[in-house]
Amino acid sequence: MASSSIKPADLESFQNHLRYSDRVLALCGAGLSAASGLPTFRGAGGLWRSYDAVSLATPEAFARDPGLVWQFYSYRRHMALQAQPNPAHYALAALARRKKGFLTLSQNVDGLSQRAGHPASRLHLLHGSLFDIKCTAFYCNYTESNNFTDPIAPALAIPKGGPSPASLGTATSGAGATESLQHAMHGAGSKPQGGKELDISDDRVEMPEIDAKDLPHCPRCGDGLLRPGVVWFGERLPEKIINEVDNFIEEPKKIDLILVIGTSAQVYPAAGYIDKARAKGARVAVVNMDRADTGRGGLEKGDWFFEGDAGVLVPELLK
Ligand code: BV8
Repeated sequence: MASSSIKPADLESFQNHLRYSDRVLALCGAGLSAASGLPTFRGAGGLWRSYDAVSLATPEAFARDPGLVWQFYSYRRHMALQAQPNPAHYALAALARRKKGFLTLSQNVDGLSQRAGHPASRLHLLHGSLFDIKCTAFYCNYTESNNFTDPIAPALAIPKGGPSPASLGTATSGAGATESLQHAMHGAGSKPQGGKELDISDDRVEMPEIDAKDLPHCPRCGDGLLRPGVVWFGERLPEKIINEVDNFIEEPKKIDLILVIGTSAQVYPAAGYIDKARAKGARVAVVNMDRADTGRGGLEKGDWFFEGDAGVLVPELLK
């Protein structure tokens, strides 16, 4: 792993503060999983085919075209299952094991923190998980956790065809390969031939029409359409999780530090935890590739900003 760009004085002051901190929060976003090859929501990653990812992450989009939304989520499930946790996921999990006053608040739905061994009691999935599935029938409360069936229904299988990333002389894992494959298919105008899976994030790949009857349905009530167990825009965050996080924050003791890792901090109420932690005395340490993303409300005196890849910086910071 390349050595990071952290100034020794900043590293020392941060690590000293962390060492003597009792109560620490980490608010994590898509940038935490970027080093695992999963695209973020902003920039190139924010587009799935010609759709803005945010426009697909709503109950209205699902009601309007469940086949399209299921293909979006089935693709992301597939990508997440192909990805591996990166050193930052492992470093956060290790911190959670050794510091009992530490909580990770993750906006990510990719399951990588869990796969890195992060203790579940210290990991709050604010926006649910790609691997939770639930029934949409109002009278049925069926939910299942399923991180092994891929695709979740045969009709959602990723179409085959097109050149594999390796044959394009590109990196063979992660977003790089996806983008290169997309570029190659755009540029080459190649038609799918059989063989490797197509990258159905590329809007030149024929998008199969999927009949609702071929989408996953509830095994309990028999007729409810199943949906991804994520929190869509306009939906409440899980009450149990909100209460647990609020109880932690509202304890009489101060909060010593909040790490803000790989997030543009634009989605609420998740981003609001930065202000809440500050109000309880927390110093803020931002880890981000983009100097412009310094977290909700920007940096204040005593904060840290560590510029670079979370996959490289976080393990160094949490050593
Ligand atoms: C709700 C699951 C209320 C689905 C997601 C004020 C208060 C309350 C609500 C609102 C409010 N203002 C607006 C709202 C509504 C809305 C909202 O916040 N809208 C935004 C767009 C303004 N919020 C909601 O709807 C929430 N619900 O408030 O309910 C309510 C009350 C009563 C009754 C009913 C409802 C629900 C929001 C949850 C949405 N679901 N995810 C899915 O994943 O498909 S959000 C989704 O987008 C992600 O989970 C994540 O939270 C967000 C993307 O953010 P990031 O993770 O930060 O990713 P992004 O790409 O933006 O940034 C990546 C960052 O990483 C960048 O800074 C980049 O520079 C950096 N980076 C990149 N590479 C690296 C890196 N950093 C380090 N290393 C690298 N290698």
